[in-house]
Amino acid sequence: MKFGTLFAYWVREWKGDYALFAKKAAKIGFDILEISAGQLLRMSGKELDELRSLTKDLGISITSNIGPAKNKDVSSKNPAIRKAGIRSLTAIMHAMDRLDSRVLAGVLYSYWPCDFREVDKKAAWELGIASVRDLAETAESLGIDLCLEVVNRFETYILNTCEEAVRYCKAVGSTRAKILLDTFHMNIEEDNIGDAIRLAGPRLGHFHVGEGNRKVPGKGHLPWNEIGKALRDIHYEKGVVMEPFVLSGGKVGSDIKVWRDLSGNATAEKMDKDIKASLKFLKQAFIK
Ligand SMILES: [Mn+2]
Repeated sequence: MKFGTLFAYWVREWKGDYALFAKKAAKIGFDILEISAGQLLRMSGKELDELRSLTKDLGISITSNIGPAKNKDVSSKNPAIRKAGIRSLTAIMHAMDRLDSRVLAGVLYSYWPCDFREVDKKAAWELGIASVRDLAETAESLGIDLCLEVVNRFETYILNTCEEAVRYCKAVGSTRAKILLDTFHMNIEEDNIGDAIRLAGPRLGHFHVGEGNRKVPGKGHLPWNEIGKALRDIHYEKGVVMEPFVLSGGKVGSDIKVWRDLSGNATAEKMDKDIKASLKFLKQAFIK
């Protein structure tokens, strides 16, 4: 397994200086830095090349995460919106290829955060599956995994459980359409977290970790030993990426609904120390 973190642990906006965070993540001992995929479209070819070369030198790989905007929802009933969504995610995959980022993660099949104004699940499945199938052709040609994130009922009505994601991916029918499970969401929706991981099996393409309140693993009550056992049961060897959200404020705080400080008013040094301790804790639970 390869261990990583989303850059947004340290910031309050969905953008940042990825060179700086790649160096920070490597220094802490991570193998992966997860970034905002949308930001890749605002980077020049030269900037992508420079980041690729830096991450190679650091021995860090980059995974790309996106919550598409509502006007780029590939499951929309409006064909122009679906088309805009497919065009945008396709452009992102080309930028990822230049960066050598091989995992596109998130609510790729819809938009995020969902406003629940329209909840026609049957239509969203049919339209979304056709769009993801279209995206999978590009993903196949570039060697990128589309990791569809299963999120809780307060964030989408489309994929809330692993069982739904398995059915959805089967319908897409591409080896590049994979599942992303996240312990924060699973804690709300799954009967048993380990069983959900085993149900995903080889379709599990990416894994997000965080406590029930999105603190770093080890600070809450999730069953990390059971989770590690399930990942070993399916011989999981891909990314285990933390998505800790402990700072309130900014767009990150409002999208994630962090309405209080969960860091213990940590200094920058303490933030680094906490995530480093969590990485050590996770490795002990997951690697046997
Ligand atoms: Mn997640």
